[in-house]
Amino acid sequence: MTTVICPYCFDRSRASRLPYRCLMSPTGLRGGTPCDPERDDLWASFTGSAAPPAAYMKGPLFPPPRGLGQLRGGSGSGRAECPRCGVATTMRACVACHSDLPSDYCAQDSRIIALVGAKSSGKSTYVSVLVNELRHRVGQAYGAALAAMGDESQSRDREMAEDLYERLRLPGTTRPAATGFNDPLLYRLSLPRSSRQGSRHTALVFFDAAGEDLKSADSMARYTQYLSAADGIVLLVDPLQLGAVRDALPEDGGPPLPSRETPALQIAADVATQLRSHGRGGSRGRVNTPLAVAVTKTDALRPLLDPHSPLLRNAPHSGGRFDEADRLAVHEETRSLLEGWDSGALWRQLERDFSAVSLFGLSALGSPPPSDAPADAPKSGPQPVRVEDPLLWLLGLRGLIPVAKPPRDGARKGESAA
Ligand SMILES: Nc1nc2c(ncn2[C@@H]2O[C@H](COP(=O)(O)OP(=O)(O)OP(=O)(O)O)[C@@H](O)[C@H]2O)c(=O)[nH]1
Ligand SMILES: [Mg+2]
Ligand SMILES: [Zn+2]
Ligand SMILES: [Zn+2]
Repeated sequence: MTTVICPYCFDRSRASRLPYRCLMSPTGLRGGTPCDPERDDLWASFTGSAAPPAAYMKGPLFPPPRGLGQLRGGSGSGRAECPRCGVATTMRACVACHSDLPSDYCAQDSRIIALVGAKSSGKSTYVSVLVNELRHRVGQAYGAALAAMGDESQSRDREMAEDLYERLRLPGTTRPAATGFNDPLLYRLSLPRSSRQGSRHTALVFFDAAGEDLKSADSMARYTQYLSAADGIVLLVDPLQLGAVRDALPEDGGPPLPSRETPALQIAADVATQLRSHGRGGSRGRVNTPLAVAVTKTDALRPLLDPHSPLLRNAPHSGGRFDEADRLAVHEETRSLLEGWDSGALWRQLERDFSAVSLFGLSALGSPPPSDAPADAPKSGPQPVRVEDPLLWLLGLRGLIPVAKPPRDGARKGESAA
């Protein structure tokens, strides 16, 4: 039985229960008239003023057919004929908010990955580069394939790739949810099954919040539903926000340091509070949603890193497995760097608030943006380092990718407790 989580309102429903939406296509029958659009009040009130009124007019919804039709549609992969016009459709809709759900989204379990971090910590750049890496280098290592699902995600996926990889333009500031409706990006990740032939599909939902919205606990409340539905959270930490790092970096006329934003410590504390108030608190008040905390822009830290630092090279992914020993090396390295930068304050708080937390370090671009064109990617294009690690760790915890365990199974701090 497939459970679908609506990526817009986060309602959970059995795939077989989702209504179909008629797409008002021509019937092909002589004299047959296609369905007319009608106002979808439920969807209109859900999106509020974010959509133009014309968008409230949608094809009629109808319940999934019973019997054989339902069996076939049970996996969500089905199609059903509109009882009014007789034309088959594969488009489904959420029971609770009537948002359209692409049929392939409904055919597999969904995993929601929430992405948080202060303004300019690198979230949008990270998503764009991560998707590209999952398609190419990482996809190759794990025999994985990634495809955007639905018209909306497909066109945004294309735009992201063209902007960053062809025009070499960095993403602009993500607009706050109050001024518009920030849609999630839907992808289908296909991984080989270990025992049987064929692939196992997972719907990955990335939600790139605007850093602006995470400034205070109040404005973060907008993302509460999304955070509490998440299977894993990636918190990006911009090291260039830390006073000790700013002081230690050589002044060599590189790109200017970013202006000061919300401290990662505060964002992490607010996320923990939100999750606890939504029943995600476990033993000793620690939140049980796995949290990957990644220091971004590690390219800018090169003068401060040992030349042998594991942060400077990608994980091995040997044999298509996520290397746990390598993850621990990165975790320890990042922890000791943080120790020097903020006396370990962030890590102590993370340990107190989250039961499964791991530290990472990554660079989406591989080198800083050119100082004469700060809105551009480096001339050579993004040369990412370790962007995939946080997501792969989260997928590994859910048993979705194979993990190579270190020879001795320790239960030290920082190892997944999930
Ligand atoms: N050196 C370096 N700078 C980076 C990297 N990734 C992002 N940046 C810089 O950080 C800036 C902000 O990146 P974004 O991806 O837009 O950050 P964001 O977290 O999405 O910001 P908001 O949407 O405002 O919340 C970029 O314009 C770059 O200047 C990186 O890998 N290395
Ligand atoms: Mg952004
Ligand atoms: Zn919904
Ligand atoms: Zn119809």
